[in-house]
Amino acid sequence: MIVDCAGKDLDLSHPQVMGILNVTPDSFSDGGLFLAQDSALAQAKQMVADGAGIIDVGGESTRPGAAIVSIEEEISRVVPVIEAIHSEIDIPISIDTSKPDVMRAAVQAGAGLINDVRALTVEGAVAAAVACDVPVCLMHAQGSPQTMQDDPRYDDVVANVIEFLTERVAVCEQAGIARDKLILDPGFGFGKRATHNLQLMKHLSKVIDQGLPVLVGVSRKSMIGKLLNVSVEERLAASLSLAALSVWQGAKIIRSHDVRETVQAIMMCDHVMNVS
Ligand code: 8Y7
Repeated sequence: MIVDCAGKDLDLSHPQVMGILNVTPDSFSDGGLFLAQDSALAQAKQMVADGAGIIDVGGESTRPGAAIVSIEEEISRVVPVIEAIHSEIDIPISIDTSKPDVMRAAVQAGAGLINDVRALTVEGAVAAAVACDVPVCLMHAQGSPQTMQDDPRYDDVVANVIEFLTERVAVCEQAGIARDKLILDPGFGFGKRATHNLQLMKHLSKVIDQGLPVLVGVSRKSMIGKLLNVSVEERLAASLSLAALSVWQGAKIIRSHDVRETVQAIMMCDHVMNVS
């Protein structure tokens, strides 16, 4: 199955890695390293060489407690980077944003997929996505990034996440976004305790059973730090383990800071899954 991302192909007949490219001064793990446009472009080229299938450009940090970024600031961070990558790189670019104006500016600049951790719940976001006419990743979150980790509660986290995503798919379809343009994401770490994240991982196949491609973002996340007591720099092995468990259950896109290693991990899964 090939997803058309504004003219660039995302081939989901095999699992793909979405490389994380943060263009924020405070982004966790990358600590402002890729602020400069040249540096972001070089990083994107390295991700392509390492086997990334798509590059996720974000200008707003969504980590717990992060500062809110203005529309103008977010656009000025991401648009020059998207333009530069778009003109030099063949793989699709996704825009990590929840803001309608940023979606429009990013897609105008060459982004081919909207990755929204708020699942188009911001006012005007559904209309912007319809106008952009690109695929959308709908992610589950409970609460806002500022407060989501305060006291997350669920009756049944797997059922609640699926209910939410099903409702957002219905909203998108009613607005005129074709079902085959939608990608689902349970939103690991977004308003979830370690146990909730583990339950979602154990039962990820139930999300996959909804019939849409599933994206998983677990790379270096704090759930690993909490369970294993390891710093951000020491979370690669656990991230790869979770990536493998996701792909084994049918996830099609793994969002990662460590493209080369993640590509190797999921290619091994794919080999096992495809052998007769
Ligand atoms: C996710 C994400 C982040 C995720 C999708 C981080 C932008 C936090 N996490 N997008 N974004 N899924 N679709 O730790 O899990 O990378 S930001």
